[in-house]
Amino acid sequence: MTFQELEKTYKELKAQHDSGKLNDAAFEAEVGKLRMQDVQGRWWQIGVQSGEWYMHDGNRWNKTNPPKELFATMDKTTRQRLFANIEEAARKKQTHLDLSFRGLSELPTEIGECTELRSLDVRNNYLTALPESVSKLTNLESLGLRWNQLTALPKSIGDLNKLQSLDLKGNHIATLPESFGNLTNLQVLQLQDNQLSSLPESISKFTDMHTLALGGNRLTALSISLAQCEKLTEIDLSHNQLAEIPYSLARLKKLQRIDLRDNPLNPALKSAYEQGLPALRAYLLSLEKAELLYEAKLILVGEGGVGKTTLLKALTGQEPRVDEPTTHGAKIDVKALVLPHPEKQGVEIQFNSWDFGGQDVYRVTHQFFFSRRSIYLLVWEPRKGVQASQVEDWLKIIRLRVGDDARVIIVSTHCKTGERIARIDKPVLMRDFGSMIVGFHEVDNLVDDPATGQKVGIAELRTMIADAAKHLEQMGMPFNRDWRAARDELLAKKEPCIAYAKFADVCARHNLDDIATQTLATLMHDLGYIVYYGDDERLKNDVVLQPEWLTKAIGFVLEDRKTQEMDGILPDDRLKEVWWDHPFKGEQKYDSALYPFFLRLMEKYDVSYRLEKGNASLVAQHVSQERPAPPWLADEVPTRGNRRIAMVCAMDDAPPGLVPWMIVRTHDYAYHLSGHRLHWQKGMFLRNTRHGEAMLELREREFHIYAQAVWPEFFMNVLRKTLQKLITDNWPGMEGRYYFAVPCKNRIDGKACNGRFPIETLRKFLEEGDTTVRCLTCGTRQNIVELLFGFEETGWSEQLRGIESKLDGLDSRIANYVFGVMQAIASESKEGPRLFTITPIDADWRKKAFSNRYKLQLICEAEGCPHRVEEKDKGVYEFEATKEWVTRVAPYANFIAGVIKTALPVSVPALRLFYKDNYNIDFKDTPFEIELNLTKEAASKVIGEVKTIDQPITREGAVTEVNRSGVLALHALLRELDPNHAKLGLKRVPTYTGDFRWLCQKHYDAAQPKIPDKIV
Ligand SMILES: Nc1nc2c(ncn2[C@@H]2O[C@H](COP(=O)(O)OP(=O)(O)OP(=O)(O)O)[C@@H](O)[C@H]2O)c(=O)[nH]1
Ligand SMILES: [Mg+2]
Ligand SMILES: [Zn+2]
Ligand SMILES: [Zn+2]
Repeated sequence: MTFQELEKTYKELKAQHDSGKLNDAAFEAEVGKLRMQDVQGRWWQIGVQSGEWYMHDGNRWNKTNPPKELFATMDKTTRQRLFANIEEAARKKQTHLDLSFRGLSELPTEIGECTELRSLDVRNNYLTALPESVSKLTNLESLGLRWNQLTALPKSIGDLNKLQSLDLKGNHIATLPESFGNLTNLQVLQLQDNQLSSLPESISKFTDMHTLALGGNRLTALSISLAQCEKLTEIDLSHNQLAEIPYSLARLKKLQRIDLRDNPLNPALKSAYEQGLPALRAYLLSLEKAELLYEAKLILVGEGGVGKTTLLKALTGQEPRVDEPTTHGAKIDVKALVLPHPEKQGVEIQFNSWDFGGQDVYRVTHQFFFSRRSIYLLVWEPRKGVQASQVEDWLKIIRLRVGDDARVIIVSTHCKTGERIARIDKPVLMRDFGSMIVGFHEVDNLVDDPATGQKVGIAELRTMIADAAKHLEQMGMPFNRDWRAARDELLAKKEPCIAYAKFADVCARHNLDDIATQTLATLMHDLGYIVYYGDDERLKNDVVLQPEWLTKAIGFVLEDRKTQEMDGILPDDRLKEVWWDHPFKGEQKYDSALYPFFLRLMEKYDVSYRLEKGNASLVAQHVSQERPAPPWLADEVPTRGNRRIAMVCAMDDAPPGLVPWMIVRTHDYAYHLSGHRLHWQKGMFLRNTRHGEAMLELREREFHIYAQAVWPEFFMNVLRKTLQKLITDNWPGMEGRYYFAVPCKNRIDGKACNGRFPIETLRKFLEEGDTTVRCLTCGTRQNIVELLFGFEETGWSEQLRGIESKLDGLDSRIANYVFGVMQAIASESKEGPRLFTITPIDADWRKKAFSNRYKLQLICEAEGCPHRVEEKDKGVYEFEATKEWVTRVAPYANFIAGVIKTALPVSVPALRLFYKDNYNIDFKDTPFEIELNLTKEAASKVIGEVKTIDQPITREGAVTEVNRSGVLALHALLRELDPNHAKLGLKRVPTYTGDFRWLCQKHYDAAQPKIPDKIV
């Protein structure tokens, strides 16, 4: 088969499918066969819904066009048909011409004769150039050139000045001609996945443009004049090289969405962007009055007693003391050190120092204050002998947390006073951590150096620090002067913690409005100056101005003996002992009014969680060393009717705190057995009501997960996503240093074989046609499909089939399906809810093509039981909709109404259980079900009317543009109807699997930890 033949077959199948001759399943199955290997042995496959080509790069399928040379040049029939089509179009004065998916490698000059054309579709061909004659198609309004091989556009493109829509996605265009600026009627311009490094200035003349898509290019800067395109509602700038965007974009009043993902944004911009559009706007506006900021963190780490605190004193010119007390928690100093910029005259770099206590107990919590924007001083002391390996441990921790581009200076103390016993193996450290290590240096913090007037080695160290800092990503980022002044005033305050209202007062005095204040607070949190959780109802009224005041408090809990003896249980009535009557002389005492706040913050940091009973919290770092008697063992045969699947996360290094963190994040599933919670230092047992049980255990550098249930795939899926999120949240440096594997199923002498099969590798082998694989450890041959069973991401329709045919473990299958759908639209969940019904309310809507009055009903996203918002006057909106809006929303509305309906058999009993007797809900033929049916009916009608062909979810598992656009339209409407979300009746809650859930008041309250407002 050739590429052309496969594409032709696809088109035929698609036509049959569209006309209803082929059902979804058969279509998917047939297209699945359209796969081929090219001369280089690479596999190619046509996407079921998209009709676009995917190539397997050895790991996964990527959307790519087959290069032209792999495509035979147009064969004779293709050519003849093409000419015939063009000739006919010219003769009949056609206004539309579809030449997509035709295997065309060129477009003949004759195309210029079709002068009446209003739309021309040449998508998915192999064009490398356009003929000059396209300039004659002056009536063109829409030109589709997506997925071709164009490297440039002819100058004459500028003559097509009636063009409203131009789609050039997926070509190889590096520059646009100046004449491009003549296309002043453009409304939609799509240039994703090209090689543009800049845009012509003239693009600012496109004053009708509402959609500009530039994702996947090489843009390093944008012109401030882009803001002249006042009608822009959507800008896609994802996957580019942007560190900044022009502040003028804040003036685009109609903007609904700007996508800046995967750009090397400066940290302040990144924080503002992640907070959402209003914050981004406030931040950009503030930049009109900006100055450049030169600041960095200086972080001192190393074992206890090696001289960190003393070194910092020497560096900052304070007199060191011989009997420096040990540091509890951390000591943070905002303007500890100011050094001249090594290259910029008159510029100074300001360092905030973070001096961490070196004791073991802190290792888990302190790593979370390590950030990329820092210089690390890793301190060690040669006299102590065994330090060399600990230097390596610290380097590992820094790398796990920050990644290979951390900047570390390795400093040894006592160079004059101590005899040198230990040496450090520099070549080995350089081999393993070379990219992170800035240099090695020796100092003596207690001995004066007459030549410099400082302590020995300190002057050079200061130079090294400044030199390393000049490369940090945030150096020289623009920042508003008033914002900075407000920040500095706040940081200089004596109080460690103030009410948000007071924080806002200071900001108001520096001319910041509400939204700017909010943005600044979150930004200061993100940059590590303060602790503030603005989107947490129970925390948002307080701001911790001195993080060390808080870290110290958490430190006291971690150092508390009794909590350790109690296996981590910390009852409220012991809190006074920990925070007031503590044994640390000369240290801070914390008033009991703060305790509820502290307990909540400790949950935020995953240090502890609230126990259901007994007015106590559980500090996960102190759970028992001993494994409790388990209800079952991984090696045993599972009980009847259950299956067990196993998965291993294999890591280069297990990060400190992995198990306690996982205990906190899975505490909703905590397993109780005769009054005991089944967790220990290395693992935990879990139970997920109807979806089975699991055992998780860290064995050296492998994290094992066993799940057992009638259908264990769902629980395994949730646990895997939770683990993955835990890792990506906390240890970005782990990327590429761990993988998920299936353990070998063979047993040797009654024990499981240690062989591991990486899941990705198995998938690849399977794609390439292998059916079995040999274990490298025991040598037995294993069936790949069987190994992968439970880990393959099955397609949506296959999952649905399993549900419709009521296969075993139905509950879990449905839950898994809904979970998958919600994950697929996860990235939109931040801005607003994802579930709703929408029903027409004019009496005779069935007789018309489009209704214009609708009722929007929002739905609570509670896990396992989505339901209408029941609170009075909340979650319901009546409104008039434009035809355009309805068409945009219909496919998505239809899709999710279907998903919710599918889940009804499971969600109804769950809801009854949740609401108990206080609430009278009967679901069969109730308003909810009727609404779902009406939504589907109305949406299908609209879809039929406009003939939308795209399916809601691609086979590849992502939501299609149609769907995303539906969610966006919903959010835009909500912003309009209810700008402050006052009538929403839903609250946003982050999940441990990576998205947000919008919950009704009742579910929201139930999800909150039961921490009292007052503890005495
Ligand atoms: N002679 C000499 N003594 C030093 C040097 N650096 C630190 N010391 C002494 O070593 C002891 C411990 O130093 P600290 O600075 O408290 O050590 P630390 O790393 O901050 O310890 P923790 O806070 O417990 O992690 C103090 O008594 C210092 O005076 C040095 O370079 N030479
Ligand atoms: Mg210290
Ligand atoms: Zn084996
Ligand atoms: Zn609810």
